[in-house]
Amino acid sequence: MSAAMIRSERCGQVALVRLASDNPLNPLTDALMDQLIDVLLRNETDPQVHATVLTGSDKAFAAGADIVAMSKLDYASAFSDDYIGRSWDRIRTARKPLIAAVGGYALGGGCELAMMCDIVIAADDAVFGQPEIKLGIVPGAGGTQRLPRAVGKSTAMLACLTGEPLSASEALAYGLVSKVVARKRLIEEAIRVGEQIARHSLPVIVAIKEAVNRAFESSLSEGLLFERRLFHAGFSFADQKEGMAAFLERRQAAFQNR
Ligand code: DAK
Repeated sequence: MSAAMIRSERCGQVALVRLASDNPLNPLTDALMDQLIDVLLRNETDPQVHATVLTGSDKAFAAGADIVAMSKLDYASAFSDDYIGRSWDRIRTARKPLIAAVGGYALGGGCELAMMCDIVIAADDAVFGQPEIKLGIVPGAGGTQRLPRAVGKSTAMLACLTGEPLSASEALAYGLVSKVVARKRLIEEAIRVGEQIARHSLPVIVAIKEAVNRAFESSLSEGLLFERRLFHAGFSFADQKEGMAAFLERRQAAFQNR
């Protein structure tokens, strides 16, 4: 059994999950990723958790997949074992919101892990990049797919083809992150955003996440139809009645998450 590389705590209805490998650069080893998936899946089934903040160490969110392990790989074993794909793919099946709180390096798989999250909040010292080209490989966990969707083709090409990093302010200007805050306020701000989300009705939170993600998977008319169906279905929730009654009665809504 491998040592604990994930630290998890609860802040009300927000789970704070820290990547905490022995190496503060948090190389994303198989063992670390397996532990991360276990914690995220546990949060998925915990009705008290409405959102998760994922963060790293003082030095790095994560400096990428484990280069030591990758240096020994050959095609046959990478393919047969579905090298690290099996755990990484499960992150995008999370239905509850994931907020990446990125301080320091988010490189390679670290940048890709942040992009798998729904909201990315960066500290002013954050450094994002896809340096895989310098190792003689192609980004393998969405760098060539999610980065252009976030920042556009030209900036994504520049980042992936040169391997050169983006600063926090560049990431903000290009739309890779939602906001940049002072390093010492990073966790506080990410949890504040998590709490702002978490106080709402859980099925509505999940439906909105599904609908926004659908925008990246479908044509506009398919996406609009999907949204319309979810909108109509929303009238079956007790929380719709409560939300609207609370508005009309000028009081705080008390959502039941159903
Ligand atoms: N893996 C393993 N060890 C790493 C590492 C990594 N990604 N990054 C750093 N280290 C180790 C260093 O080897 C060094 O080890 P010791 O010499 O102390 O034993 C220690 O951490 C400290 O590193 P440095 O001495 O280099 O520290 P500095 O502060 O000088 O520099 C740095 C920090 C982050 C700029 C530098 O360490 C660096 O450039 N690291 C490599 C960044 C990188 O190239 N990342 C991309 C890796 S490729 C997939 C999923 C994911 C992926 C692929 C497929 N599927 C789902 C299929 C992802 C691929 C990648 O991420």
